[in-house]
Amino acid sequence: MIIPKSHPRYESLKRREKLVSGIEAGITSLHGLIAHGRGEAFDYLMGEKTLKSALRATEVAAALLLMAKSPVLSVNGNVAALVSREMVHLSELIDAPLEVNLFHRTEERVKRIKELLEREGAKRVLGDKPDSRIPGIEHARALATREGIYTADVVLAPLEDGDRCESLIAMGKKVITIDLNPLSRTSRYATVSIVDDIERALRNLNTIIGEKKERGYEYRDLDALVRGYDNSENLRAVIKELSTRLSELSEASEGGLKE
Ligand code: PTJ
Repeated sequence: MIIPKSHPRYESLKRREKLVSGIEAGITSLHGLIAHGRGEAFDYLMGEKTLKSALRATEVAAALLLMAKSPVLSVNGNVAALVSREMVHLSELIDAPLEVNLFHRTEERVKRIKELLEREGAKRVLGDKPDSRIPGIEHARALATREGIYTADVVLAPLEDGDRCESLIAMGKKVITIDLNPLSRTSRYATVSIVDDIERALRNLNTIIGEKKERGYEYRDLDALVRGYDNSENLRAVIKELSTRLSELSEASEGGLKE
């Protein structure tokens, strides 16, 4: 379907098209549509813009990724459909492998996602030959690669579904999530939760890291940024920004609401 750029919901409709194409290409699971719908609802309430608190979390995530010794970027079916190119770009910027990790795992889907990432230029895509398990998880998300997620010190795990984040933290890793739901288990357990749409978050993350690499950075400045950050506090700031926006809308005149 061709969506005209003039459509008021162009960006959102494009994202839906990407996911539907992902399903048709055997990359995204049907459940991915439900997950996306939940995310969209939160995004609508946020005005489909990056909140200040989300940008702060993104800056801290950039610092963590730049300081990491062995970072790994986890990719599932939704992430592959929406931001495969940006994930590959990030993996180049920080010299990190990508690892396919699926909840509704089929070997066929793993293979297709790996091929997609390689078509986008990825040099190292893991996940098709898992050789270890993350302790405490009984479903397919436990499958990991020693060279990748199993031994990583920092894992970027966008659009997660809860318990893996907790188990990765229990293994001593730092976990960065991207999830529009500030109340999800993943958001609450992660080291850094970016409460933003994945496309916007990845764009911001890549820009910040790209700029830092270009201008040069001091390790101690990155460390200070990470040490000065409290994820629970930042999640409260997200909820506050959201509730301020909703209160303002509830008090707006009809014209204000239309804008
Ligand atoms: O490909 P698979 O088999 O690994 O499955 C992937 C999904 C996403 C289906 C699976 O991990 C799942 O069921 O996830 P959940 O439990 O629905 O959680 C996904 C979270 O991502 C939800 O909290 C959503 O709010 C959030 N989310 C959805 N779309 C976006 C998003 N966050 C940021 N940007 C989005 N576009």
